[in-house]
Amino acid sequence: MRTLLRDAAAGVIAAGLGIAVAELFAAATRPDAAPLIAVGGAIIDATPTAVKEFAVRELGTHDKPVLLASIGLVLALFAAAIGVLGRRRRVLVVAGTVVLGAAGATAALSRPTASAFSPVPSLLAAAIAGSVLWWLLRTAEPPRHRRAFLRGALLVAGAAVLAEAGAQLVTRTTGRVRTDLALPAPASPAKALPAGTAPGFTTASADFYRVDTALTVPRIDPDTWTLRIHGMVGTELELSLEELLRRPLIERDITLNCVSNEVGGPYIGTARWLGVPLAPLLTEAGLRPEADQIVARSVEGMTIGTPVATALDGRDTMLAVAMNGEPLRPEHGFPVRMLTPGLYGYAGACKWVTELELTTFAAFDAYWVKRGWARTGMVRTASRIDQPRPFARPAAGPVTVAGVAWAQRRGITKVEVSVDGGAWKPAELRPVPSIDTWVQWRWTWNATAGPHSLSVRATDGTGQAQTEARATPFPSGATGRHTITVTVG
Ligand SMILES: Nc1nc2c(c(=O)[nH]1)N[C@H]1C(S)=C(S)[C@@H](COP(=O)(O)O)O[C@H]1N2
Ligand SMILES: [Mo]
Repeated sequence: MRTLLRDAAAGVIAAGLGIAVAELFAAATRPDAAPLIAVGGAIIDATPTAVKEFAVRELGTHDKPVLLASIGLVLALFAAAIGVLGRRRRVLVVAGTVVLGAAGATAALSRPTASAFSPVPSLLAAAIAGSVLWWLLRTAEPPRHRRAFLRGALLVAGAAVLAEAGAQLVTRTTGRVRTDLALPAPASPAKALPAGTAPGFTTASADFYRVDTALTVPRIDPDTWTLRIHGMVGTELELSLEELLRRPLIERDITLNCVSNEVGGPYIGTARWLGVPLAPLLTEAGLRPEADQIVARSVEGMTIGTPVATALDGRDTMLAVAMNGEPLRPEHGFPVRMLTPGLYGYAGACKWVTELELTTFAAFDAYWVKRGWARTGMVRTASRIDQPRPFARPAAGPVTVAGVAWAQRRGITKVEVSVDGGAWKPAELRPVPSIDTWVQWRWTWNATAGPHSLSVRATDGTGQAQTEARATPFPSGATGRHTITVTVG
């Protein structure tokens, strides 16, 4: 039993050193080539939509740490097994580390932005782990003393901790990029929010939901960033950030939401965005009439397909550079992201964008479309009750029922509340800056003692009421009414 544990520990410690050194090496060169990150990225891309949905729903923004921890755990189990089996048959140390190294290298090479360098950290990790394990197992053999093994194991573990600390340090120092851009004043500023909007209309950037597949937030140097507009155009354009920012900027309040949001869910927010309108850039590039899709590509290889029509029909489709008065935060797309009012994020809001390719929907399926999501991604009319909270216990008498409703590009004309499935009562709508934002609504309920259900429904600017039919987020956005239960007492 003792030797079993010892051999397992030797495997885990050796793997730990290999991974830590690889992380240090990757941090200094290409962070996305670190073995666990590469494997995690490959898993995310290969994960069936249903599982992704589950992870986003159940884990929210913890989905990434949970994934990395799970990969770490599986790796530790493998490493322990290699330690145990490898002591008897040393060839298994070689075979095991070759398999793990190859898995990491293959994952790294499968990433959309892979280069010939990508497999190097994984191969390095395997070489270090294999030779260190070999050495540790030798120190455990007679005639050597148990002490020799302990000393060796401590040495390796110490080196692993040091390498990992180094990796963290390098990530924090070289990984930081200048995000304190000087932002030009907008040629077309946003109007002040209309009197009567309640607190919470604008979502603070720190509270804005985050949904993406990036295990490491891309750190982009604004001085070397460029945007290439190419494909079905007359003249290809390539712009630096400085050149982009020389164009007239617009500033708008726009609500962005995720297609993965469940009825009543949190993946929606409203911010004041500053950006360069896309339409003039497309005209300048000499967009060809056959092009019906803009494929936005990000530095880490995401592709998001947006209908050309949504850039040319007069809405405020933009290349955004700022959110709520400050440059985009790295996790929200610094330095530049797309933003298309009226489309879910997966269809119009590519973060860390570096390329716009004009093409057709017939010729190319973007990342989410390949995985079965709807091509056009127009947001569905929806509404949410934020107050009272589900299962709250308000006192009998007047109770404020309040929330938000949204149908970007169509606007909201009516919100109604029903208690216990009874008659629909119109809620009061607070003023909005445009049809591209959510609407805050409130209704005063004369609550009577006992358990009650509260439902909400919205009607959009086309006169269409929100459907009662339940639909899952996949493939084109959740539908159904948000209903909560409270106990008045
Ligand atoms: N590069 C990149 N851009 C992306 C994504 C992504 O995974 N990678 N996810 C999209 C999705 S699904 C949504 S809902 C929005 C979310 O933007 P936010 O994280 O700034 O709220 O970004 C979009 N842009
Ligand atoms: Mo999304």
